[in-house]
Amino acid sequence: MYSRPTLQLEPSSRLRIAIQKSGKLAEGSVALLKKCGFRLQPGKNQLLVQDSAMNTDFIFSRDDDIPGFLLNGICDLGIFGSNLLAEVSLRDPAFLKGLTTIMPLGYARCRLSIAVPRDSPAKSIGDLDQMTIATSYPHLLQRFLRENQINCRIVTMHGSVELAPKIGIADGICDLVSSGATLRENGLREMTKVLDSEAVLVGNTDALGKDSQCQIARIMTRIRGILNADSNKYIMLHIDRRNLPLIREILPGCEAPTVLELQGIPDRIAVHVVSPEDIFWDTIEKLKDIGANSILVLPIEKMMD
Ligand code: PRT
Ligand code: ZN
Repeated sequence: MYSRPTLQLEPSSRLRIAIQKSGKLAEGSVALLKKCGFRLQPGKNQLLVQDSAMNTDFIFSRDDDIPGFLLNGICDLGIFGSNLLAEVSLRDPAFLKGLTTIMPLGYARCRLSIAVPRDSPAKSIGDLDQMTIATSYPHLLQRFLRENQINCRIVTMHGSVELAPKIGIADGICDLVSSGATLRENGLREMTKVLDSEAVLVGNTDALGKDSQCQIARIMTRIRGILNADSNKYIMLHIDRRNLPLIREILPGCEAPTVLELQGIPDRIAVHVVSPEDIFWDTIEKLKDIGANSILVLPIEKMMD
């Protein structure tokens, strides 16, 4: 007789985190959690990974299932796109009430946009009135159209949305875009942005008040340390002592540089700074123009205040 398999989750105080198994969010989520010190290397068909040392279970699933897992208490934390959170929150107030965005994570960035065939007569959003738009995000699209006082027929599709105009079932689409290559390949032109999106860490509002709170706070501190590190660079260089103030003009975000003596060269110093600015080649050229040399730009692995 068939018996339903059960997910072997320990009914304990272990924290449960759900992430996407495969897709645009998967790699970034695993990389971030590994940097936080978790050991997770899922096998091909493995849906559950337990990190006993960190007292945490990871559930690997489709991203669309994660909001429901959170709401039903199957997991305490989940990572998915803010686009999905916005859509489910509009669809069902229970999600709006039950889920809390803990922090944006800065990867899987994309936008939800309306696009039309390249040769469509529609030039601006006003021209969409009375047209049919295909989307996997009917509630976000509906809100956008309402805010812009446009009446459209919405066709909901759960995949291959970009093909809808080609097969004649819609005049345009409302879909996720990152590079825009998929739109171009399908002869579509991006018309207007509905929403920006990125991966977010989401919690179950109730769970956040329970035992798991300390563990969640610890993970948040680690994630913050990693995100800070990712957006900063460590720069080391040598420069004439009198030109030290000029560094601030090139790297305005850097605070209190560390200044070190260079043995036997009294007029020259070594300067170490953490810079939140992007360091492009032209930044380095500007540093060279004020007489800097031995310039090293290093990535930072972890950064705590
Ligand atoms: O199986 P599962 O349900 O978990 O995955 P999925 O089918 O929902 O799709 P997946 O992995 O593509 O998307 C998951 C989430 O990744 C989305 O909800 C967004 O938050 C985020 N994300 C970031 C993206 C993209 N970038 C993206 N480019 N989701 C989808 N796309 C699509 C886009 O619509 C296009 O079809 O990827 C294709 C390539 O995009 P271009 O613009 O670079 O050509
Ligand atoms: Zn999905």
